[in-house]
Amino acid sequence: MKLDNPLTGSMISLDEWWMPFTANRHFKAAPRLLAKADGMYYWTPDGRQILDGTAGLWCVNAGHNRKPIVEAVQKQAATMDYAPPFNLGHPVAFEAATAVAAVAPEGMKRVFFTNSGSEAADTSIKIALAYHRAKGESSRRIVIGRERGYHGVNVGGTMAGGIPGNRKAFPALMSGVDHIRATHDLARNAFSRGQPAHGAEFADELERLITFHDASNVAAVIVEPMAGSAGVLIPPKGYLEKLRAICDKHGVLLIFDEVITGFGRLGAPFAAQRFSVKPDLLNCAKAINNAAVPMGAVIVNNEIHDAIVNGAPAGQIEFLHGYTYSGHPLACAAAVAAQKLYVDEKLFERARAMEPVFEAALHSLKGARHVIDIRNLGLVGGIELEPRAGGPGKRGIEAHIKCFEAGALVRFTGDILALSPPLIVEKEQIERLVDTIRGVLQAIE
Ligand code: PXG
Repeated sequence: MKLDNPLTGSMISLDEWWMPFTANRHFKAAPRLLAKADGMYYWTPDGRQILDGTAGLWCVNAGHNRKPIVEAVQKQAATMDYAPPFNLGHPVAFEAATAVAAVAPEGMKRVFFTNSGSEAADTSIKIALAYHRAKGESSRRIVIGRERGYHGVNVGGTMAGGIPGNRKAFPALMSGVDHIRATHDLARNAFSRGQPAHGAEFADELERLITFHDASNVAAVIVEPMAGSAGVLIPPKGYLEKLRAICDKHGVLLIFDEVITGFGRLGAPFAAQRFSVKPDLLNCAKAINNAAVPMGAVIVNNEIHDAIVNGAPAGQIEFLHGYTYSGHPLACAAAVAAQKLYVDEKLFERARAMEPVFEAALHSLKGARHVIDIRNLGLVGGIELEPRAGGPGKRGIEAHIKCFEAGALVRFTGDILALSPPLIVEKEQIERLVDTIRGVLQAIE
């Protein structure tokens, strides 16, 4: 299949790129392309403007094409394109780690760079296992995830993840995982604003599983403090605190996957600060550098870092793990610039200040056609639609496509629509997003 590219005047072929997490045949039969981005907007190749209601894929928190980031990447590319990170260093990687550590929770000031959230997930699991080993507890190998959790697509993340469709083809990849239940509870919590009131007791499952496997075998628990991909599942009040207490009681590490919640999405640098619950390891990616260049990181509690690093014989590599592109100069230059921009423009505070405006607009959809729940926190919103009889997910994708045709980018997971606009979003743009969704829901079956 060939398509005219109006930007260059040449033809592009759609056949060769096997697209990720995409219904390839369906997409290529009616492609939706993006060709340009600036601030709150994308443009299609034929020049149609699309309001970005999802910050790309939950990642462009400062908006698109931000000059300080663009210039930092251009300058770095022209100065030093690449440098090996193994037993060699370069200044910008240290600067990027310092900038990320500056907004990390107290006592979590060690940063291991990866190139994606998936790599952060697997890295965090390996750090947890290495830590227990360093402490003489190498029987602690079981990892506990949560149903509906998403930790990317590498081996550890796939198995610790809790979305059945993502796991079903890979049953033998990793043994030694178990899952607590998801906290989603429409019967008690539908149309909650902010954290739902009911469901802290879902955390008790963790106590049960740790007892069942025996704490001496359990290494870590990995959860998204707010689950994004599975459809915006906000933690009930008291739930994360309970997970923390149970982990402490049993010497189990708590890993927060903050790939979506990191860098201001919830109106604080991390969900850990928004909820005042500190994990032992914190995974991030996406907005770490405003998604300008692929990058992720695991932010590590100093004591865990020290146990592994100081526990190894002098002169030896302490942690046999890393990527060719860990601390890539372009990614790091973008991270330094993005972190500065977040501070200069007070974007995390701005997200917090806009939260009530966003919440009110979103909840004005209560009573709109097909809507069975609305939930929100920070600048994240989820709108759950009633599944179509005999066709779960169909209404969701149709709403996504119709919104795109109407000029708004809205994410969908099954029949749940998700909004996560850049933190620079204005009130009128929030209203436009919500009005577009309202109109589309009215129009579709
Ligand atoms: N953890 C979490 C919590 C994520 O949201 C990853 C890990 C993996 O990151 P990488 O960079 O390897 O993709 C993610 C990624 C969606 C959607 O539909 C969300 C993600 C990826 C794809 C789709 O919301 N988040």
